[in-house]
Amino acid sequence: MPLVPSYSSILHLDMDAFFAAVEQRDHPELRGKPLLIGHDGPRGVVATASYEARPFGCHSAQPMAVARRLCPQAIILPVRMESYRAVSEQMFSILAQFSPVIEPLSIDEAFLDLTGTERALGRPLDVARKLKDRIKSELKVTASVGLAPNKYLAKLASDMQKPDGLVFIGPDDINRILPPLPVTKLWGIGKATAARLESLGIRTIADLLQKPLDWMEAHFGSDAKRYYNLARGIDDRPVVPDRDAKSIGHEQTFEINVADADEIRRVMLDQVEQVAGRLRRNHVYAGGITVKIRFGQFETISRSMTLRNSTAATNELWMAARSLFDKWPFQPVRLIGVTAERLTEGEGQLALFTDPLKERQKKVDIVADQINKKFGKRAIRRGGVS
Ligand code: TTP
Ligand code: MG
Repeated sequence: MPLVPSYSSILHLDMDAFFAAVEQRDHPELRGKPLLIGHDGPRGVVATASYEARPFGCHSAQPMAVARRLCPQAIILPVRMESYRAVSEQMFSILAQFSPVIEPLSIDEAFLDLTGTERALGRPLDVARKLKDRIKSELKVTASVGLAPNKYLAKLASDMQKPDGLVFIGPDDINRILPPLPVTKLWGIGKATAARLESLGIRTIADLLQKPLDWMEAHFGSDAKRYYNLARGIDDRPVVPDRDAKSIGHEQTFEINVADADEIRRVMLDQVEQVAGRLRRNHVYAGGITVKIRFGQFETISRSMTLRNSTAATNELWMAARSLFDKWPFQPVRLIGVTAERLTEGEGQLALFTDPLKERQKKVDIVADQINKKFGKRAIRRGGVS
């Protein structure tokens, strides 16, 4: 028997209309109705739209005013982040029972490496079904799952039959599924690159498959080989669990420039809470932090800070992230992200004396994590952003 399986089995899971689904679960009168989650004001942005609102053209990151116009009958609800985070924690606890190799991507999304788990857990397709069933029966919301030989194809697969989908892409399916897709389905190709390709007469992956590697190199430089491979269904990125990660970060892009600095700070605080939670869950500490930002259409820039002592404390990471953010004179923001870096397994300080304030903050974090885990509800909410 070969020591290494002939091909990998990667699972990608993404919850369906996540924030809206939790609201519909908790408020049965909202089920079956078009729902928009987000701040209902002139500067508000849609966090997500329920599947009932999507045929009207409503979607994430859209200005709320636009979504309202498209679907005037939609019910609009504010974001209840604590509830969604609690469901997310429960989702990750279920995932952990299916594979030790889990790479979280966002609040509602993760990769699982199922390679080599067949003898212990059964066929990957059966595992995927079981996983979906557990989420549905225990959390009362649905997830879509993709199963494939690599990350790129698994993520593509999970998106193919949303909501409540389960799609397997095997090596024999690649030549049928990929060519008709638009080039924007290649990981890393955004609207700007797609427009450039369109001007060269390239719209689909099939169009790109006609081009040799040196043509790709002339047009994409160092990204050429990646796109060349992805177009052929080749992707050798490993699933990296948080405990092995070099950095842990969250970022968000908005469809419009967000002109309210406090709104951006709120998003950042939330990102810091999620990043810090992931550090603590994995018993790792950050030696540095980076804040990434895009003002309007300008290119993305970032600022980093070395932390005096490595930490996994939400409060310390938040203070550092906020001070980095506040160094920029504020302009409307298109993208914001926070990344914890230089991760180590121990705290960086050999302290002779413990700092009582620090010890107290640590206890707050421990209690918050425990409450979250036990009751699936965040009873301790941190103070404001200012
Ligand atoms: P997504 O998984 O991108 O979207 P979704 O779960 O709502 O819908 P889908 O069925 O297509 O997966 O994002 C997960 C949650 O993250 C989403 O419910 C709300 C939040 N979110 C934002 O707040 N802003 C954003 O711009 C995006 C994309 C998501
Ligand atoms: Mg989702």
